[in-house]
Amino acid sequence: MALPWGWPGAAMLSMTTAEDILSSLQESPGKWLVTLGVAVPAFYCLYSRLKTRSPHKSSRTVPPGTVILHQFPRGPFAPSVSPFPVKLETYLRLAKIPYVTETDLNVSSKGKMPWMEFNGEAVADSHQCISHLNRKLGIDLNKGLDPAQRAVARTIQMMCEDHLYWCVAIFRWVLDREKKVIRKAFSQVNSLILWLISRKVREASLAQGMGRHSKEEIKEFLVGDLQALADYLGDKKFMMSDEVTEVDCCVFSFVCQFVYQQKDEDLQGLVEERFPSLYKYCERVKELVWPDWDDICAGRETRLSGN
Ligand SMILES: N[C@@H](CCC(=O)N[C@@H](CS)C(=O)NCC(=O)O)C(=O)O
Repeated sequence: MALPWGWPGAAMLSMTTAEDILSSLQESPGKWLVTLGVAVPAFYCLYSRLKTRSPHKSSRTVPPGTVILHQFPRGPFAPSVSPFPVKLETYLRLAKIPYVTETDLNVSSKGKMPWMEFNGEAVADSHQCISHLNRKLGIDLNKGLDPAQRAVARTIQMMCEDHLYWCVAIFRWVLDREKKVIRKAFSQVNSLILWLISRKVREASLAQGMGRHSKEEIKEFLVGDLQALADYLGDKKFMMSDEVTEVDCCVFSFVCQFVYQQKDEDLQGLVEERFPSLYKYCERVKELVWPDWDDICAGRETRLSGN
């Protein structure tokens, strides 16, 4: 079969058998070298572009000094199914920084949510966003803390984000075969995509190490972290003192997932029953920072948040 010469993809599509490829290679090896010379770099460029994607900036115009917060679609029982957007949004509210939200699946340049645009600049990662805003706006929610307290606050944050996070992620994405919590949160996302994400979470959790433990062991880690949070909280109103500080944004964002969002047979009711002080803490922060919680969860978010 003679091969038409043209765009390499068209040439490939017109072939039906391995014999065709062989005979065409013998007839015109030069053309094949050129074809591969074009196709391989083109594929590599496309692959590199996908790996280091830049997120779509918002088409919205906002006044200078207003954050555009990019995060997953809301709810259903908390403003986000992921703790990290709740942490960043709680910070924006406590720091009284005006912001608007864009809710979609448009992830950051680092492939994660949340991220933000601030005065035209895109910043990825909740921690980087908070540091950026603290620097630019001279904000310090930790100003009442001494160096030792700051060290404790940082350690608590790392425990939540780098340990407790994996326990929750594995319960939701790997151990719960029906993906009850996830399906309710991403009801518009198709099952194949959810399955692909769950595979990604599983692989990441194996690489991180938490995914190698049994369900009972992971639950033991998770309960241990909640116990540590409850013990350190003690009788205080907030994690570090009776004043709210930056670490409360993080702790609240995790605890609220258990209290309001984690409606499965393994973890539902865990905080209310075993850690009542943590439950009351969660309600306290919610009341202080999120008077519009129910409206947001019910899809009635109409105002520019934070204004
Ligand atoms: N260190 C990041 C963590 C953010 C993160 O892990 N986000 C998860 C959702 S819980 C995500 O976007 N995952 C998407 C993915 O990995 O493809 C932060 O603080 O923002």
